[in-house]
Amino acid sequence: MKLESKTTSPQKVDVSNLQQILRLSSGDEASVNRAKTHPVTSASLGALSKEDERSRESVNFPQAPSEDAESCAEQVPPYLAREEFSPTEQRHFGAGGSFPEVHILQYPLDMGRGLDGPSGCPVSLDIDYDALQLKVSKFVLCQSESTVEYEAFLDFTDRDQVDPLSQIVGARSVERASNVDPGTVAARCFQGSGKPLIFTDGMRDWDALSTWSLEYFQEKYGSDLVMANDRAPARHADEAIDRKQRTVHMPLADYLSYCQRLCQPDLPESERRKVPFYLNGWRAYSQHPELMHDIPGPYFTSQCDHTCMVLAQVDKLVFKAQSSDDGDAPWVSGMNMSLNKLFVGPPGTITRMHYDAGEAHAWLGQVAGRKLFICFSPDDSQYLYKMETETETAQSPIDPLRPDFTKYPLYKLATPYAFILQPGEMVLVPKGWWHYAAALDMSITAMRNFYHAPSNAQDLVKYVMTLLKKKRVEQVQQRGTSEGG
Ligand SMILES: O=C(O)CCC(=O)C(=O)O
Ligand SMILES: [Fe+2]
Repeated sequence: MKLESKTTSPQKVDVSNLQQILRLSSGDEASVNRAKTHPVTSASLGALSKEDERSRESVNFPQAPSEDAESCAEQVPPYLAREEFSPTEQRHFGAGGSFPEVHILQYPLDMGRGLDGPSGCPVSLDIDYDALQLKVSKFVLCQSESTVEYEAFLDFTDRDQVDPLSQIVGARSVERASNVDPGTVAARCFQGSGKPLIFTDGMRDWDALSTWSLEYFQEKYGSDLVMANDRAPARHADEAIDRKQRTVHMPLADYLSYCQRLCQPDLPESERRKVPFYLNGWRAYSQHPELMHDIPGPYFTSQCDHTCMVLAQVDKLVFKAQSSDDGDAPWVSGMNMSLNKLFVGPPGTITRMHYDAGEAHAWLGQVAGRKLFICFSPDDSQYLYKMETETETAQSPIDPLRPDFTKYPLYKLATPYAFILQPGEMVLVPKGWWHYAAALDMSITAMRNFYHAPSNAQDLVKYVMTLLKKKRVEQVQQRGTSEGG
């Protein structure tokens, strides 16, 4: 199915430096022309379907000669210094988890692996992906050990009314606006000390608001195989400090029944205290592109989301695609679509403090339920103790609901921006802004990372070129292997 580009009209956007960016990142002309005969596919750029995942070792993700784990870990350059680096092995991807903005990080090769270890919970089934007429009925969501962040959440919300502005020391509010002139959004949010902004009318054209619900998803997509986890995003450090994330896979219908069970008003307190699993591994849009029609690009990004246009330029300049009136090239649509994510989770599902990779801007819309957000300016990074263990992602160890001032004394100097995003509201989070999110109700959130020509489009180009380079390496390796016998 062809999807319409949701970007603003191209003539309004200055991409004069794109050719320059492409020249800088794409290498010699001969290799660019070679690439033309092997264009990057949507699978290599976007969220991967199961089929894509199975085929990607041969198509998109070459296997590097194996090395021992330590020397390999040493080779991964730090976040934001990886233009030249192509991940090729599982260990380069970390433990998996929810970093939806990092397409290639989000689905590491063995994501969905079973739980092992002392508890031995029978949560992970050996799913035969070819026989996905799911007869699975024995799925049991593991009642896992608690986590420090969930305990902090329970303490924080153990009141009649959650009020982040009074509960979080020094918290400031985030402005709410409606009927905003789209021409002013970039200046307000992306320039200088731009800030997050809440749009109370951001979803005014969204069918999702009236149609999406647990029941709707269950009825339409219940047989999808999805992944959920009880700590997001995954952290290497978890294993040493506490315990690592647990990931389960199951039919969507089972996950949604689990959510419905948790929503029952007479849920025993003992059940409420169990760490909930977060559905942040459902490839909803790539499996069901029609869902994109329910979430048309919000009006306020109509002049600052240039993602499709930049991708189309890359297509033209790098792949020498012929312009066509027939909509975007499949990989342009695929890549564009992969930047949209859909999250479902019961109260207490948390995304710990991080900022989005690839210098991407983001909007997050609450389709159902309320969500607590706590954000920090990029200028406060110096007070947030960016975790060196998390080389693929940008994460902070600080839990804004229960900060440890002894361990992290500089945190006192940071300024939290706290708010509860109500159903029907959207927040725009500019690139580099740290954020923590926790569902207060049963929640459905739609999110998109996007690129804006003057502020971050070159990061998208770099990302595409990195994938392309990787593909070339793979081709050379494959050629070497076949020639070598
Ligand atoms: O859980 C959430 O809603 C936040 C998700 C998020 O920030 C992300 O995926 O980058
Ligand atoms: Fe994020």
